[in-house]
Amino acid sequence: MAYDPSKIEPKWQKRWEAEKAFRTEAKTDKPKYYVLDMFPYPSGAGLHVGHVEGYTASDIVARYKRMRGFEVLHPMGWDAFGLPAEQYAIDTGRHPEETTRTNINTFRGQLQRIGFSYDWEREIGTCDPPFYKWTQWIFLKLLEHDLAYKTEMLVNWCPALGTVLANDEVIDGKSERGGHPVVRKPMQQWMLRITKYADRLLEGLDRVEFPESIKSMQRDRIGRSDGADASFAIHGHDSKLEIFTTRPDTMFGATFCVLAPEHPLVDKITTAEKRAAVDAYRAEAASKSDVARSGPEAGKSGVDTGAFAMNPATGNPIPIWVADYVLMNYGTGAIMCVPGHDERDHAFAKKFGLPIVEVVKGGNVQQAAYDGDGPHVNSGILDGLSNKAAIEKMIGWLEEKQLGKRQIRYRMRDWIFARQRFWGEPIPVVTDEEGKTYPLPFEELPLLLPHVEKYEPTGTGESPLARVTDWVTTKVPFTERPARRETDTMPGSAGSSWYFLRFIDPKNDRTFCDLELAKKWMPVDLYVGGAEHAVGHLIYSRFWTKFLFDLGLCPVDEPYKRLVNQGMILGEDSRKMSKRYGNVVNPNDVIDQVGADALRLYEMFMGPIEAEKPWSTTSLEGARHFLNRAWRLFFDDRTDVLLDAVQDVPPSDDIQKLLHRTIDKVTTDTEAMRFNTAISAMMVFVNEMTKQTVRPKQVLQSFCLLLAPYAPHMAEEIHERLGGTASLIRAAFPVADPKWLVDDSVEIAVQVNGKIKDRVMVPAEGDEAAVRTIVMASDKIQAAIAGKELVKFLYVKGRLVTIAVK
Ligand code: ANZ
Repeated sequence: MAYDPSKIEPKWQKRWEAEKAFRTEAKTDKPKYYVLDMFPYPSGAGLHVGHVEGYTASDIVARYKRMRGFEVLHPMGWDAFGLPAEQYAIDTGRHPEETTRTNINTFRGQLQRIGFSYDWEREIGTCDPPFYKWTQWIFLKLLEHDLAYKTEMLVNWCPALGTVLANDEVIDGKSERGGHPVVRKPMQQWMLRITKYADRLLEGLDRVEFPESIKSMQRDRIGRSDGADASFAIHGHDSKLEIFTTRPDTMFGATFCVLAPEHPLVDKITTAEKRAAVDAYRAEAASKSDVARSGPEAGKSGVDTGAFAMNPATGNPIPIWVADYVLMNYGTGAIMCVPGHDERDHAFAKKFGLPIVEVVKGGNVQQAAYDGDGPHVNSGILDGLSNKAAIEKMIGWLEEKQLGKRQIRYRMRDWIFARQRFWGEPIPVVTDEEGKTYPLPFEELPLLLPHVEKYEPTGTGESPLARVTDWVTTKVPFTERPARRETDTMPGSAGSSWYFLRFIDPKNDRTFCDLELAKKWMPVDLYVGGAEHAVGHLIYSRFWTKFLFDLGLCPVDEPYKRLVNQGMILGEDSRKMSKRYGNVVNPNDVIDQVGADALRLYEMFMGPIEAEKPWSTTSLEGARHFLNRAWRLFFDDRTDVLLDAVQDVPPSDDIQKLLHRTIDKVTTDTEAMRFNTAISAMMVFVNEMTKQTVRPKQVLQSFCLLLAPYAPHMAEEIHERLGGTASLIRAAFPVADPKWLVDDSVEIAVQVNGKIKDRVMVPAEGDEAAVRTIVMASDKIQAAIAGKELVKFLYVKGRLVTIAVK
């Protein structure tokens, strides 16, 4: 076989590197395009095929945009600090500095082997001191602006990992990594006041092109609720019971109140008679997670305090209970309960025999809570009003009587910004003997992570850094007074919250990113990565960007213009790729087998980029087969010399039509990131050209340009052999001539087992093989035949395709 990627690919990779072909001119007059990958955590397992999927997609766009005359910024780096890296080091018994270096080298080598067009001069790692100097600097700015603070928090403490975990890192009471039990524990923690930005984080979502599913996950996480705070007098006490409700209109139907078990009023108001039962209930609740408390058992347990609150709307006394379905860290930790119209309150009232009163018409509230709209009843001033009008009226009344006020609450909590672990950015503050905290002067950054021999968790909740006595012992800045350094480190998501800015100006030692350069390059035009970062990383980095924008240090307040999530690649058995199932595909093996261009092409041909799809060795071979056929358009398979069929002759009209339709399709599909259908158009082209005994050279050259973003090594090699001198990296992408686009395609119907499932455009003169390629690329047809055996494929020219499956 003449086409030999194992020779061609390394040759071009070396040449690109030697020529610095992907270097970005920071100061350029060309229009800019910033295409960014979510940088990987350099794991010990090396690159996986899921990385390759996203990185190929962004690489095609980067290469395409360069050919379209854009100056493209396409950088790569390493999300190298954090728990996984440290855990890997502990498991292998090697220092994280060493394992991280080794893993980065492996990753870089693998990425280079696939021919990704990164500007490697901009490589950054979050664990490099010149980088984390600025992570620390931004932290100090947050501190200066009162957006960082230290407080006692009930946190998710994982004894086995020896650290606090963020809520995202805890699944069903176990750590996401390793599945270790997680318990709640009060601890002093550094926090970032992200809640201050909640509203802007919501509003900004309206201005970015993210998948709707991601937007709604972010909206859920932020969890804005509009309602009111109201205060209820407590019979026989001076203290008031403050509640938060989204339904102040239902206050006339509030027949009891519930406090969270941790609520400070519980001790004060519980009667002597009820105390033992209340204490027992509180002890039990202490071990339950918020998730368990909000689950299906919510509203099914509780205990009476014996005390009464006065319903401000009706003036009636109503009992105060304690129940764990009310969470202490949301709202005020206390609620008024309206069993007629709230499901959990209804369950609770039924269980404990509390009264249910109807205040909104529309259901049978004795049987089930009715939470729909309807005219209010039994509600004094609200009678006859709809929900919305009644809410407004009630808020007005509460405010007038000074019994409450309009309130907006967010479900989002402040960001716990500390880990009791070694492998992270040191937090650049010190504490004096009185416990007062001082920031380090900016000039002292970076505060280097000290080299230690023992980096394992201490088990006590203290960071391993606490053992490094000579590092910990220091002085209050500008004085001789003794102080201790903060020994907690920043969480893994610190560096990734701003790394996209550093890529713009990676070597600057005066500032984290020159503002003029940031004005040129921000925002990121296209951001590609896995949906697992849908909330955490994306919200955190949007928050930091808004903060830097407010300081006038970043020109935009939304970092990413457009976000695309690549779908998960499953194993050949359609299960998640996992060592456990033995279905993991290693990109290195695939490259050895079929070459990097075939790997790229295959992963893009698997289906829409966002879709989840199983690996298929047969289709992988199909991709390689396509490249072989493309090669044979030019070269003799045995001798590898240019075929006589390739001639310097003007193309016929038919060939012009074929070429320009292919250009048109590949262009629009590449722009829309529909890479699979762009590839099928190239396949049709190759099939048609293969039939030609005379193949006009200029047409083949244009095809080569179309192929360049997808299979860049092969395209360069062919181009060179045809006499091209300059590389294709900045060659102009072909433009379709509209003259050849008219009237050469027809719409046909596609039937599956007698039912029309789709209509597709096919070349009017296309043969069955060409039409079949197009039909099979249709998602609707794929869905209709999925999992079935194809028994017939019939093409009635220009009219219809009939498919039979069983
Ligand atoms: C009375 C009421 C009547 C309520 C009704 C709902 C329906 P979201 O939308 O999630 O913000 N609530 C308030 N604080 C709570 C806490 N700490 N733990 C558990 N539940 C709490 O939910 C707001 C509603 O959830 C509030 O409105 C309150 O119940 C309850 F027909 O007040 B509502």
